[in-house]
Amino acid sequence: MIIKQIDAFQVFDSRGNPTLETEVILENGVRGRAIVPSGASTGKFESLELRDGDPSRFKGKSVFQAIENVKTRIEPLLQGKNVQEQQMLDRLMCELDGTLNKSNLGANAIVGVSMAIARASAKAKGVPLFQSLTNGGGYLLPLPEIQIIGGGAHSSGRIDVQDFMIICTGARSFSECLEMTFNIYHQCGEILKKTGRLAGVADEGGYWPEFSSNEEVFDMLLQSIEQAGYHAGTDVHLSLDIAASEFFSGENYHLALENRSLKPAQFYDLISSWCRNYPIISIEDPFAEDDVKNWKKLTTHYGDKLQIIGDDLFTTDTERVKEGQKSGLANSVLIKLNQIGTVTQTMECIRQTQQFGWSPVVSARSGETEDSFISHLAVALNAGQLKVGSFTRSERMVKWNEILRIERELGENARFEGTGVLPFDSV
Ligand code: 2PG
Ligand code: MG
Repeated sequence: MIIKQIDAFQVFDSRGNPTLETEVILENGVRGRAIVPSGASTGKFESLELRDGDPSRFKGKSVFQAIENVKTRIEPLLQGKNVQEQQMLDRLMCELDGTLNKSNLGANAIVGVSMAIARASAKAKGVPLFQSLTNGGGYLLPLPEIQIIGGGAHSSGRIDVQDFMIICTGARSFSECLEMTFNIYHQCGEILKKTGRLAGVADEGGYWPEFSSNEEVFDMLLQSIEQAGYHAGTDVHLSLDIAASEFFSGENYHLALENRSLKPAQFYDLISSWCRNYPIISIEDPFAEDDVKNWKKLTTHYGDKLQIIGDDLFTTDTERVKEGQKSGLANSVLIKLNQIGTVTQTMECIRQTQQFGWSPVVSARSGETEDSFISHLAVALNAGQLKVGSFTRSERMVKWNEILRIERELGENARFEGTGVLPFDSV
C-alpha cells in the first residue's frame, strides 16, 4: 500500500470559488480523492488557506500555488511511504511546513492531501471510510443540527445571527430527524412565501428572510415547528450560531438589522435573554473569540442546560481547547478539518473534547463541495453531532444522505442516542 503519486487540481466549491481537489494514487492502482472546503466567517486563529492573490485571475482566489506545493514539495516527501501511516504522513507534512498555522504550504494543500490519504487507505483495505478511520467503540450516528434560516456573512449581513438551526431532540433515529426537518423546513418556506418575506437563500441553503429584528426570526421558527405538528421545547429545540466575531469591533457588538451597538455586557444580557425566552438548547460563538469574560460567564450560568460551542474560539486546535477547558469557557467544540489542517490533528481534537466530557460537533464550511468526508469522520469517532448547513442543495444533502447510507449499511449495529450526546443530563 505504497504511495506512488500525489496530484492536485483546481476545481470549484458551492460558492463557485476555486478550491483544491487532491488525489493520492497507490502503487497497486488504488486512488483516493478529496475536495477541500472553505469558510467565510473564519476565526483569526485558523490555519492559513493559501490563495494566489492575483487580482487578474479568479479575483485573487485561485489556488495554483497550493497545487504547486502539493506537486513539488508534498509529493516528493510522501512518495514511497505506506498510505496507512496517516499519523506519520500528517506529521511529515506539518514538519515540512514548519509553521504553526500552515502558512508555508497552505492548510488547504495539506488538508486535501491528508483527506485523500485517508480515502486511499480505506479503499486499499476495502472498507468504508468510517470503518477505516475508527479505532473501535461501535458506531454512533450523529444528532444533526440543521439550518432553517441563514444570515450573517452568508447572506450579506441581512440578519445578524449567522445560523438559526433546529435540533430534533424528540427523534428516535437519524432518519426520523430528517423527516421532522423536512416537515419544518418546508413549513417555514410556506410561511415566508405567504407573508412575502422570502428574500432569497443564504450560502448554506437556509432561507434568507426580510425581518426587522432577530427576535422575529425566533417567533417565525417556533410557528413553523408548531404548524408542522411538533412541540418546540420537547420535540424540537433551537440552536444558534451567532458567529459573533463577525460583528464585534473590539469594543462593541454592532447589530446591523436593528442598527444598534451594544457593549459586551449588554450583548451578554441580550444573549442570555434569548436563552431564557426561547427553547434554545445549543449556541455557538455567542461572543467574539477575545471576549473570554463573557464566554466564561455564560458557561458558568447556563452550562448545565445549554450546549455552548466554540468555533472561532477554538479553531479545532487541541491546545486552545485545553486552555479553554482550564478556564471553563464552553462545553463543546466545533470540529472543522480545514481549520487545523490535517486528519490526525482533527481526530486528536475530537478525542480531547470527548475526554473532557464535552461534545464535539463535526461541521462543514459555508463553502462546501460534493465531498462527504465529514459524515464518515463523525460516525468513525462517535462524535455524536453533525452540522452541515440546511436541508437543500446537494453539497449539504450529500452529507445527510451519506449518513442515511451508513445507517442502512450498519443496520442493527448503528447506535443513535438522541440528546444523550449533549454535554449535560437535563433536557
Ligand atoms: C460556521 C461555518 C459553518 P464558515 O461558522 O460554523 O456554518 O461557517 O464556514 O463560513 O466559517
Ligand atoms: Mg460557526
